Amino acid sequence: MIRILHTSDWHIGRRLRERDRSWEFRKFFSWLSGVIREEKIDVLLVAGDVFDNTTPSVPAQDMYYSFLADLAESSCRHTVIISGNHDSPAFLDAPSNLLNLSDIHVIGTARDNPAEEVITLKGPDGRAELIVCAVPYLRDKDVRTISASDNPGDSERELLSGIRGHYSGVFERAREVQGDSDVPVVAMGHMFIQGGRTVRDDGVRALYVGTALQVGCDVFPEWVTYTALGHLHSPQRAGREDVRYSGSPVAMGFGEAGQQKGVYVVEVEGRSLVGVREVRVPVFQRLERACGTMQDIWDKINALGREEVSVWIDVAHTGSDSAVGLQERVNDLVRSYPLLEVLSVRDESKAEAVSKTGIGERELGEIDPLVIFSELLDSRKVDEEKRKIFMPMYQEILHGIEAGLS
Ligand SMILES: [Mn+2]
Repeated sequence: MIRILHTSDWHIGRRLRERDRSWEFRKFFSWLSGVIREEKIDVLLVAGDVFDNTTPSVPAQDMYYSFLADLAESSCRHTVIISGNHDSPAFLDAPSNLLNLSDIHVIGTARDNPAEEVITLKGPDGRAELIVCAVPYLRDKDVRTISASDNPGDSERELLSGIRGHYSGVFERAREVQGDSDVPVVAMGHMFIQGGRTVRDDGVRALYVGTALQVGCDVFPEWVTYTALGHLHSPQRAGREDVRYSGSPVAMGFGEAGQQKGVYVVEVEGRSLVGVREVRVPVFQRLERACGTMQDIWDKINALGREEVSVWIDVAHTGSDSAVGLQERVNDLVRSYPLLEVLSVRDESKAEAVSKTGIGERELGEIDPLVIFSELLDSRKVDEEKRKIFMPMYQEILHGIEAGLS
């Protein structure tokens, strides 16, 4: 029996409304180390978005390497890490030769030859015990050759078939390695699988959301014992029991306030999946929203204050009542509750131009360009036919910008 721990989307270094959250990340890693020991985990899989950005700060890197060093003294014999869309593939790859010495395998950059993304992990007796298809987040340039076509639909299709082609190359190799043996194959990926669930303000960059740029879960063959995915921040099955997103361990934004976070413990025996269990991550910093009329906001803040626990609050006035002096009045109220901290206050009932999407006065980094673009099309009354042309074109541009940035 092999015990695998599946986690993803750590986003180390993530800030919330410019607030430092390293304390939460440190708590998470010490909790995770405990779980790895208690559950006697053999293999740790990290399915991308290790860091929140491509140039992690020194404290963020420190946390990452300290955690990996800590693993060396645990039951965990192997670790496999892939890059996500937030990571710099080259940054993750840089220490990989050194990390390999401690049985930590990193695939940051997609390999030209997909077979090189197949990693065979060996047990204490030197025999293969697990085959891991470690496919990082696939960027345009990784899977697609420059197309002469001007039709945006064509380029989407090419990207999709490029992703499928890459995966099938990986699985072909894994099948070869497995041969007639009983050694299980598990897969990893960082992508949006058709039908996946997201919530607004959960920190998932929605480049692929709502378009054909979602891969069907049939990209993972039935003979693969388990697939550990990253990218979506809510823990969920991706169409099948054995294909899952572990979600982010820490709530990324107020949209996830109160949402339960977890990691999966996956038990595998030979080629079969024995079971998958979710282990819930404690909430280290509670997030809450206070919205509605002035009265609703008051009641909520008072109720939270009486609980006498530390809460970060996002205040949004959405009522039709007057919100005169909102900021000052909220500040005055919160002063009597030292454990409450208000991270932002805004009057959404006034911000008519953007209120429909609830964008309000949010930070630039939290605003989804696709939502803004779709708003623009709404305001220009662009019909459905034209939207079908404009949306993919706009996404193509966004995707190009993102590829260029990372
Ligand atoms: Mn992510």
